[in-house]
Amino acid sequence: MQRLNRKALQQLPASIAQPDYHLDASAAGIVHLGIGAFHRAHQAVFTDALLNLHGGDWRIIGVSLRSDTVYDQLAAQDGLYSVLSRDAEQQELRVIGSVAQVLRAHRELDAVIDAIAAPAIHIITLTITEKGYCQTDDGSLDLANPDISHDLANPDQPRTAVGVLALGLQRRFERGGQAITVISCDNLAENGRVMAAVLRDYVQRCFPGLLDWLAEHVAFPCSMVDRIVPAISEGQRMAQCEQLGFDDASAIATEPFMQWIIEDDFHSDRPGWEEVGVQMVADIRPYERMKLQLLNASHSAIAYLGLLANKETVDQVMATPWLGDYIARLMADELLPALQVPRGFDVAAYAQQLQQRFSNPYLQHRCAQIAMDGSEKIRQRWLPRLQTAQPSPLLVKALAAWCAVVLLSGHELHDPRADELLQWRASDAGLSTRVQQVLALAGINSSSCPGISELLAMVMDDMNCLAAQGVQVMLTGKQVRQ
Ligand code: CS2
Repeated sequence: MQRLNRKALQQLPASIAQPDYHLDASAAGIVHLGIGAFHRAHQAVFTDALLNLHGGDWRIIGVSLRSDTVYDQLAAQDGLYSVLSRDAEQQELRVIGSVAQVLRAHRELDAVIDAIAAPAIHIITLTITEKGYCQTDDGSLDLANPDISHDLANPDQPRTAVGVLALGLQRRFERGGQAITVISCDNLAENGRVMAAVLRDYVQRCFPGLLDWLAEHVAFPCSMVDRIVPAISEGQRMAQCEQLGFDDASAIATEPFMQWIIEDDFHSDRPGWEEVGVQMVADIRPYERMKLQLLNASHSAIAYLGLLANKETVDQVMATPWLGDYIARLMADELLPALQVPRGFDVAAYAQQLQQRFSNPYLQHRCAQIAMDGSEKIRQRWLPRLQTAQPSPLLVKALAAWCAVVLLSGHELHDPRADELLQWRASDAGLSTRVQQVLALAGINSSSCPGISELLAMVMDDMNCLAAQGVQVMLTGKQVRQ
């Protein structure tokens, strides 16, 4: 099968949408750090839709910070890739043309720094995952992080997104200092403010002469992003290539739903993304909390309980009545009542829609993928609810499931704190001590959680039940007939 590329566009079946703009006529105006599948299915798709409307110099220079994969996939395809969005009601396959180029920071750092400094670039977007922000529990730069220590010692050869961004902005300042906007697109509360704070800490140490310019000329709006974009399986990819008639190494399979809400705080020109459905709001916090503490909170619960129940994917969890019921109750009884929702927002309908999205059988979203980086995700998703005065017996069961996956199972752990978590898995200290240590790695401790002793006791009860009688009894309280 021939590779998808510019030449292939002329031969695509008419049913497959493709860029309606001249790829060469639209220059790049955005640099994106962390070009994974999520970016390609979300911000790049919104921007592609805008270019389809009326062109404009808003194509994207995508940057990988460590890996060659996306470069290898897209360089051979002139930056083109296909996105299949599908659920029970609809499906659409389209080829996206908004990514102009991919650069690899670990190989061509100077080109990345030049791109950030270029006056034609007005926007930097980020999908660097929670751990990419390198913050401590109090939101300052984590000086104990080995990659941050590396970058602080070698600010001209940075490895982290924070270090790359700082070096790029320093060069931009030296080259005239045109204002720019950095938009965070990761699942953490007040993501823009977190980035602004860690970057300021970093710059203070490496480029103190940049501080005033940074404060005045660089905006860091927060944004809430939503689209479920699982890692594609080889089987799904092959089926998508068949439909396309070309080999797409960078194929993406996702859902029709997509949402992007950005805090309206720009210091630079920007694309008119509102024309393609992006919302600009004055206060992002209610949207952000709703997304993190409802969608992502239940997603993580699904992941750990699903792993323990031997369910491969999210839709399998949702289709298992005792698990699906638990998720519905978790949302309705504990997560929803704790939320302050955006005014006029029908949150019950949102929760209903979430359950449908999770049940989408075409996504094949693996529990193991969502289970990654628990120590970072749990503090964003579950901790706020655990900090309220209300007890959270259902959410505690999910917490017990995470502790069980970490301490009592043989599951592989992908987590920035994996070394410490595995050390506690192997330790012969008492279970309660180990649970306490594991919770602390997710930011759950006596200073963040006033009710920590009761919480710990509840987690222990659930874990004991789980170990003795299994996950179904732990969740439902009912004996299971074999
Ligand atoms: C998921 C998210 O992997 C995960 O942790 O919860 O990536 C989720 O699919 C997106 O935030 C949906 O917008």
